[in-house]
Amino acid sequence: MTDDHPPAPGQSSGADARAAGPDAGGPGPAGLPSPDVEAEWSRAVKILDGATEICLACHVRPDGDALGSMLAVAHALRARHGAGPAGPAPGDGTGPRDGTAGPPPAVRIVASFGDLPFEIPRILRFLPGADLLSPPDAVPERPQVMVTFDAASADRLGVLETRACRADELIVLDHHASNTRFGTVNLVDPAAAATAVLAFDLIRRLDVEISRDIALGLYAGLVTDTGSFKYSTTSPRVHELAARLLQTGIEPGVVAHELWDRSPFGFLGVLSAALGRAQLEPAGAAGHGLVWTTVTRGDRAAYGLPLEVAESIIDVVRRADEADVAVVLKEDDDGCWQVSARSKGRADVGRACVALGGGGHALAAGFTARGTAAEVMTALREKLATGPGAPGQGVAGVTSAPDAGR
Ligand SMILES: [Mn+2]
Repeated sequence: MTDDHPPAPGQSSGADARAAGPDAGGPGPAGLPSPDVEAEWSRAVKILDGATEICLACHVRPDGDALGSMLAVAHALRARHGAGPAGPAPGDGTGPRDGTAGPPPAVRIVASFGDLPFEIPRILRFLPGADLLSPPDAVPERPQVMVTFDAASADRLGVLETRACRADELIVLDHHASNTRFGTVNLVDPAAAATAVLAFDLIRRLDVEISRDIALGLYAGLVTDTGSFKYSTTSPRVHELAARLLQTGIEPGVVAHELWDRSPFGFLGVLSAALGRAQLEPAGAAGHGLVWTTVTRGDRAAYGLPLEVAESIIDVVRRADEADVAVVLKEDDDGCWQVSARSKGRADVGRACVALGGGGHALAAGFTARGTAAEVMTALREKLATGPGAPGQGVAGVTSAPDAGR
């Protein structure tokens, strides 16, 4: 559930998907896509239909939206093209759904993300389609067609960045306001609550029926990025899409349990250490209040836990009423800080994080930094101090945003 940024810019876990501006470019809530947007969708479908090999990639250290959206599209492409996961040669028995003309011939589909070591985050292992995933080295050096999911910029693809840049066609599916539009086709809609919403639109345009496997991936993306329908991006369309997905028979309770209601016992110790260090700075963030803490390598090492265990801690820290902005500095195994920031609506943490090389939304963003925690906070405090508006003003384009979430 996080949309953090790894090596470079990025948003932090959980951060992203929320708060987008009302304008945006895709088929908006009103359902009146502009001709340009429709043309981009058509190009995407045409490219996918003309491909003999399609590579899918989501951002590093994937969250539910990144991996769920990618797996949903992988399932859909397999259904449409009749190709198996990475490798299986075309025509291996699962051909087009009907023997008639329609669907294009089988294609090779490779789905991956650029983490080394390549490891599926523990909390996402319940998603169907692990068999569709391959380590990044299985992705061709120069892909014919590549589709990226939930990545605001090419560097968010980790070791797959170079391959993405070399792809003949690069289709970017994303909803981050900070998206750099690094594709040859950019399906970017900052108004979308999750990349899963765009993935659903793509699957619909591919004319593939929403199976349970597809629905589970999309639903995981939707609940991850809306914080279980709590964040301000939770529009009528989000609930309509959720309803559509639940109609396939997937169980929302199972998804919620897997994503949020379980942790190894050691998480309690890591959480305790992080909360014990939390600092409240009432004058921080231009007077809106700042609360922050760290999750160190040492905290995790004491329990042998990976970085991902720290992702949900921001959701506890930001409960502090006295602070509009919450920040958690998570130290990765290399000693680098993966910083997650959330705003309740007064401060624009997206702007601050972008200024520090990261990305995200006004209410949820992140960046990566080296140095001591004190140094990182000094830099961040400075960016937040010059944030928009005086107390009471709020972030432009954000209506009463209750949360920020990833
Ligand atoms: Mn997302």
